[in-house]
Amino acid sequence: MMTVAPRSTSPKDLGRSISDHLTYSIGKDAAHASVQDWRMALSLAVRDRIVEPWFASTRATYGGRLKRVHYLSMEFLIGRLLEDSVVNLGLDNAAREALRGFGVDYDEVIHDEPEAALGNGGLGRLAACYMESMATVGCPAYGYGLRYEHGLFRQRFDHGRQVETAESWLKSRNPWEFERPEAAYEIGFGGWVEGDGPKKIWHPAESVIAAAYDTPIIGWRGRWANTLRLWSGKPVQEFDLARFNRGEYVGAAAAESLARTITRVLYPDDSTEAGKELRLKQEYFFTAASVRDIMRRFAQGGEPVARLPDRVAIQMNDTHPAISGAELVRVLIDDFGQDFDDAADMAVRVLNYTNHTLLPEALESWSEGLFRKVLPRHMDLVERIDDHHKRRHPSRPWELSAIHHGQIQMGNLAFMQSGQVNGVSALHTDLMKDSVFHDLNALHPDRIVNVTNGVTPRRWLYSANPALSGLITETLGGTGWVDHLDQLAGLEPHVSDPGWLDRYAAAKRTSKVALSNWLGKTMGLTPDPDALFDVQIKRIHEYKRQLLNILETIAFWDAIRQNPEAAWQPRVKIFGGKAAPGYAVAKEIIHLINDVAQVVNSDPAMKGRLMVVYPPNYNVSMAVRLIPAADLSEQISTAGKEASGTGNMKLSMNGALTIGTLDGANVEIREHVGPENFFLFGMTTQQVEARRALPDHARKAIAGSPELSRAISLIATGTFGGDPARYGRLVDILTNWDSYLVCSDFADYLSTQRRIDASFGDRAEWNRMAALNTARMGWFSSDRSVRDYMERVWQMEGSYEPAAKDAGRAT
Ligand code: B1H
Repeated sequence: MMTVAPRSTSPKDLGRSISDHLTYSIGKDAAHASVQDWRMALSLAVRDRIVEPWFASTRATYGGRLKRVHYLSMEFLIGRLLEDSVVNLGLDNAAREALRGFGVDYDEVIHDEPEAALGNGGLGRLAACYMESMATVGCPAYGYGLRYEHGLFRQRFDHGRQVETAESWLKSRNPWEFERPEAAYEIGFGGWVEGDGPKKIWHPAESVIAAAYDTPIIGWRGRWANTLRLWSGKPVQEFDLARFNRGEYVGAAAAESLARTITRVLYPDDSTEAGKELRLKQEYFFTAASVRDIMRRFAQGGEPVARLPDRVAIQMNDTHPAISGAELVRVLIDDFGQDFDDAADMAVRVLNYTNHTLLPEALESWSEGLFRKVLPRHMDLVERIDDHHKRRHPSRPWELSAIHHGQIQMGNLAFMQSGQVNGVSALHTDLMKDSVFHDLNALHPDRIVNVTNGVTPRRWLYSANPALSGLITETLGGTGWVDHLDQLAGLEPHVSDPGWLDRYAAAKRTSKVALSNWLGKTMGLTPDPDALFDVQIKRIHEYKRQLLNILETIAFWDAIRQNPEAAWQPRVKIFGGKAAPGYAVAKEIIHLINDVAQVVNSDPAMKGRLMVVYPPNYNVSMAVRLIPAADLSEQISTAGKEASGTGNMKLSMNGALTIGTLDGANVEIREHVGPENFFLFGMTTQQVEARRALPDHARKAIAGSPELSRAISLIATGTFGGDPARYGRLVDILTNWDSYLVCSDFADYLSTQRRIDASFGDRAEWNRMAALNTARMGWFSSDRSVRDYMERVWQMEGSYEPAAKDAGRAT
């Protein structure tokens, strides 16, 4: 439904378009429309304006025979799309004004949109940032993933304990997607394989239709748009009426049941492997549908298969889509008539793999038995691929096999089949070479490259932080910085101007006041905006060390109680994050934080000094509220464990100073902002290794720190929650195991926090450091990361910017 010139951006035309959609697409009149109706109408009006640049981008790609990247990911943590689209089309003012004309509040409409939480954390959010950046820099791309009916669970706290409930983001109609009935593939599972020759026939025992839903992703200024194609499970035959009529009611719905199950839920694991048959089926389902879709599109071009690497790059986001290697080889053999060796060699020229973690528990492996049961043809192919790699590299040690003791090591398999393998920060890439991929790297010394992660400044600075971005735009004389984030360096000369610095501080204060008001409304806690806002927002995991933070909180509370009259720097400790439902220790950490919050917030001696806030259900929209308001960013993982981190980038960009270890991208952030504008503490990766080998390292650290010893005994004696046994396991882990070296890093962390208090006391100096963080973070734009991928991984350098400029402009 499109009634007015779709490219017009005037409030009047947008208003007409909204009103037409309200009437003709939603079937409501303005007098009776709900906020949701208005949101739908606005979304459809905005979508109309995306379609044209979307088509133009596709035409430019086909016309120029441009190479396309296909980003395969189990997760796309998009969050809300309406605001992104409005902002990228330059419609922010028009939308606000048009809705005001109808007596409707724009912000209320934006917040009505359910979150597309199709991801767990950093890995999924990175995929979403990259989709937006690829559209912004004009990189022709498809995102491929799963259209989960239920995204990441909703979190609430029941007496401080995490309780999970289902998230139903599709309850109301999704205005962004287009169903594509013509793009559907039948994906089989199980069964048996016929034939000994090269051409085998697989007879699956069951199958599910992968049905495509397309969401256009529009880049900054509407210059380019790409497609996010998500697959949904549909039954091959709706319902077996004959079986039903025979009284086999459950059997009659069996096909339907697998189909509905396969895309029902996102696995709620972050940095742990989910070893479940359904997970394997999900992985194969979306991977196989995507590879077939890619190859069908290539075949339509009528070019010889030798041109495939000139047209197609496939990026595997971690190993979850690693079966795409075997599937690609299968398609090249079955449908393109290649022999096995050529197919296996060809796959390496098309596929690439990003590693996101070195944690042993997160490295995917599948038992040969299960793999053969679910994917018999692919098990044969995996063996042959492994053998092919062996034949190509006769000198390789046997440990390099992708199959070990009956387990398929998906990292090794992905490595063997990839032209380029990358880590996500400089440190992580070095550690990859030294550890998990040491031998494979020796065999293929040019294969591993680094692409440090980035974040999209459109969402994480421009729209999340209107106060600060207004100042930046005014200072730099325009919005050029939004897609050329290096221009933030132009702020640096202003940092020595006290008047400008006051305005920078005022912008931060505006965000803090807004957060404080929101916390007051939603949690009944209204922190003082002049206190130091100390923020740790990320999944709850032992290696991320929320325990270190809460132990320091306890020590601070204790110190204030001992000496209430001292001039304590007021602080608000803000936590946000979910624990995987099966991760018991992480859930105990959540419980402890909430119990500490309860005690601290009801202690009259803490008034104006210390508050602990843990708003439930941390998600992308909450991040947008918290990040601009942070003074201090907690990036305190055990060195060597956090592959990169991306929240660290968002916070620093928004003028939070980091307290952090030399881990992941912290290392590069510190180099960019300057070590004097970053609070470093803790052991290095090498020191961590050495310390872990020291017997009783935790007890020794506890004995050496009276504050830590007090904090642990306060927990152990039931100060928080009343029952001394409640945190028995956490106390045991801390004192007897402490694999993540919380105790050994505690003293340095505590003294760094007290240094921060003193530093925050000199507000002018603090503001200067904060502003320098903003000015020097331009490099961490995901536009830069995407260009790095284009150059180092996808071999797509040059030639794309002009095409982007020729495409339809929406503004
Ligand atoms: C990251 C994961 C992850 N690394 C397994 N690994 C999953 C592993 O469902 N699973 O089985 C899901 C996610 N996620 C994160 O990736 C890293 O921990 C961060 O440091 C990094 O910033 C992010 C993006 O590269």
